[in-house]
Parts: sequence; C-alpha cells; structure tokens
Amino acid sequence: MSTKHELEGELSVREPKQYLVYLLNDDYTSMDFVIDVLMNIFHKNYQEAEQIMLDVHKKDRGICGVFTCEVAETKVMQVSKLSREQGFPLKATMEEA
Ligand code: TYC
Repeated sequence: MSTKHELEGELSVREPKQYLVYLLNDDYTSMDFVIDVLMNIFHKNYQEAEQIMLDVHKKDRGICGVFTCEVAETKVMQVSKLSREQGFPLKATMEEA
C-alpha cells in the first residue's frame, strides 16, 4: 500500500502540470466578442460561453479551462492575437493549477 506522499510522487512523474487559463474583465471588449472567443478558442457552447462571460464581467476574472503548459500558452496567445486584430483589449492569463 503506498502512502499519500509516494502516490503524489508517482503522479508527478507521470502527469504533466496543469494550468488554469483565466479571462480578464475590461470596460471595452464587447460581450459578443468574449462569447465568440469562448466558443472558438475554448470550445464552449453558447450557454456555457455566455455564463463564463457574465461571471468575468461581474467578478473580474473567470476560468476558461485547464490545460497543459503548451496548450495554455497557445490559448493565451490566440486570445491576444484575435483581440488585437478586432481592436479589443481582452486578455487571458494562466497560472499553475
Ligand atoms: N465588461 C465588458 C463590457 O461591459 C464585457 C466583458 C466581459 C469584457 C468579459 C471582458 O473578459 C471579459 N462590455
């Protein structure tokens, strides 16, 4: 029988670290654009996307998903590129889960 500590050690050898990706609120990005981002980049359906967008709008940030480091970095970059192209200041950030 392995101890909790041994199990955690084994898990950390096998499983890559996970990263939370957050969307940040701002006063200028349109609600429709945030919903588009959540559907297109984070693969949420319309209802989920609208709920997350409203959460971010009210609470200043919200979780869009949990990913491995490379995938999280790519999502953060995609949000910033698409937002810049559309003239919005929307930003995403990531932190270790
Ligand atoms: N606060 C924005 C507005 O009132 C909407 C918004 C929601 C912006 C979520 C960014 O991550 C965001 N138009």
